[in-house]
Amino acid sequence: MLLFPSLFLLCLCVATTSCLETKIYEESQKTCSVIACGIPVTNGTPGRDGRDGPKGEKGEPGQGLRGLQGPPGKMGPPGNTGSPGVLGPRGLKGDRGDSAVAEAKLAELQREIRSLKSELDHTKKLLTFSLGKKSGKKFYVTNGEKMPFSRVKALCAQLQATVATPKNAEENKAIQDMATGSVFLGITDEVTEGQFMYVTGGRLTYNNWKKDEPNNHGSGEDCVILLKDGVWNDISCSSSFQAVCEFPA
Ligand code: FUC
Ligand code: CA
Repeated sequence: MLLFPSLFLLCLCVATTSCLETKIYEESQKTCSVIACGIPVTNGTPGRDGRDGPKGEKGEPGQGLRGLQGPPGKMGPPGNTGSPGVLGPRGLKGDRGDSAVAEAKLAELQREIRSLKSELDHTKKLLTFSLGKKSGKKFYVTNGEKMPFSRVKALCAQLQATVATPKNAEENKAIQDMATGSVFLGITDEVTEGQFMYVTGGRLTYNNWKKDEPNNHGSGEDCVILLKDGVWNDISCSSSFQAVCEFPA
């Protein structure tokens, strides 16, 4: 021991210092240092928190007070219509009608109808006579106005008539005689280009085309006019020509 007095002194000094430090540390750790082979050792810092444990069991329901009742909800949709009610009681018998008054009214109406029929007959005779109507022949009417083909069709339909359509040379002449200029005929190839048809339906059974017509000139010509000299030319339906309507024979 005396051989190494300085080593002994060093050990003693280190041990004392270590004890001082240990004392301070003991305040928090409550452990004491260990001196092994004269070298002082202290505990390490605490480890990290462990992982979460398993979920606990569900707790008992709480003892809090129940809330107040809320306001009433919105009104629901209306229900289905119910079945009809039972028949009501039969009403009282009505007053006796005055059949004599009703019969007199009926007789008066019948007299008026007879009179109107006779007046209409007379008016028709005057009209057909003034239009030169011959029995068994169609007759034609015109207001002399020029208009596009669609308006001619509408005008004749209003009169419960059709657009003038000659089906033979005699009818062609009758229409020609009504004309002040060119007249639209009830014939078009609007459905199939080059295939002229009667607007009332069916293929042509008679024609009086001018030489080199129909020629579907320019941007297209689907309507037909009767020229002043009685021959036909295909022409644009939107051009305006005289309206002549036809009534059956
Ligand atoms: C001829 C006719 C046309 C048009 C034009 C001005 O070509 O075929 O339809 O009237 O003349
Ligand atoms: Ca033409």
